[in-house]
Amino acid sequence: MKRLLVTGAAGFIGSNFVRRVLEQQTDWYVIGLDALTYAGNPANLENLADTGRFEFVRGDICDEQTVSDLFEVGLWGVINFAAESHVDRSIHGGAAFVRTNVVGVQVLLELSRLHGVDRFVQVSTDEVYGSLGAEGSFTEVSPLAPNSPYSASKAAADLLVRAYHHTHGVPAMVTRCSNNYGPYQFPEKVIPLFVTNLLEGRKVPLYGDGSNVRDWIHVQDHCDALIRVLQDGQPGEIYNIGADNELSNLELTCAILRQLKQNESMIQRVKDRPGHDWRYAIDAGKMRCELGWSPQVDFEQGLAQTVQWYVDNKPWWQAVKSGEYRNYYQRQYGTREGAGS
Ligand code: NAD
Ligand code: TDX
Repeated sequence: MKRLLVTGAAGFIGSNFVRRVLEQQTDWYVIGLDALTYAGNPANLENLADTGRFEFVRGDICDEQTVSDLFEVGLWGVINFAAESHVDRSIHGGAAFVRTNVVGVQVLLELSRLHGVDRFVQVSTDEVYGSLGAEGSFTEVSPLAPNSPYSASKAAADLLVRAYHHTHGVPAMVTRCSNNYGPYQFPEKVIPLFVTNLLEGRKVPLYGDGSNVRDWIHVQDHCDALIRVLQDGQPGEIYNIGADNELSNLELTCAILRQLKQNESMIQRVKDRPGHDWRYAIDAGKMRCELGWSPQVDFEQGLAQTVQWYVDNKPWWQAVKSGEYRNYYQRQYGTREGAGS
């Protein structure tokens, strides 16, 4: 069995990743670590322990002792999803972003150096490259030019990964993916926020003129790419992940409105995000050529399935929006003590 530490396992992409690994990699044993901040929801991991190949540990990646105990058992690999991930929150206050996204990554790298692991994957983002104009796309050698406290903290972590590989030989890789969509995404991010607002009969707050462009990928395609990087990525390398699927926010909003048979009167134009990056576009040619990966989910179908998932899973997002999800851990485990805020 390959023992894999998955940090941030109770979040959106982490939980989808754990599910995918347990389905596809039958010789991998997964230890899911998560601090259960506001974004972590153990309901996202419900029933996975029944496989006998998954265990959940509540803990903070910045807490050296907790993380060290997990390394003591012997790990084949580490994949780090744990992060403060919402750009708008980073604009209101960057401290938690530097703590988890930078200090936490240093803790993971240092323990990987001390204990030795075969693979380390840092899950990063296209936002480290900053914003594009109308032309071109980001490659792995595009300069880092982060514009938000969130993306700056992710870029800092990417540089720590580079340094730990260069100086200490930690077999670490960085992946930089575009905007993900799919089930279990926290309804602060644009797609689940807009879908659930519409299901509640509320309008959707579109920032600025709606012309900002994002490059969308289904979370399942992202997870499959990460599995490929864990298996065959080259230490020290960076891999861009994206599905060539650019949409302006207005186009995306209209697609969601169509899915739910509603019209543009449900759009509420609101003040723009400060420093709002205008366009992201990922060139994923290296993943395709070197690791033989390609995205499989068609956007129209993926969006329709995703919207349907939120229609079918009202109790999941209603518990999140009401705050009731915060009691899930207590009901399951009888305590809320430990890390997390
Ligand atoms: P998320 O906010 O849904 O999940 C983050 C998880 O990390 C939560 O479960 C949270 O409880 C946990 N966490 C936060 N601080 C922690 C700490 N100190 N110790 C342990 N756990 C902690 O985020 P997501 O959308 O699933 O993103 C996962 C990763 O992927 C992030 O690193 C993000 O930067 C990156 N990423 C996300 C996207 C996207 O579109 N969502 C795109 C590219 C990259
Ligand atoms: O209410 C909203 N109205 C709106 O117009 C929200 C929440 C967003 N938007 C716009 C802002 C962005 O242009 O929609 C676009 C997408 O916004 P988010 O869902 O907040 O994502 P983004 O800022 O692009 O960042 C996401 O993708 C890259 C993730 O949150 C990051 O973690 C990831 O690194």
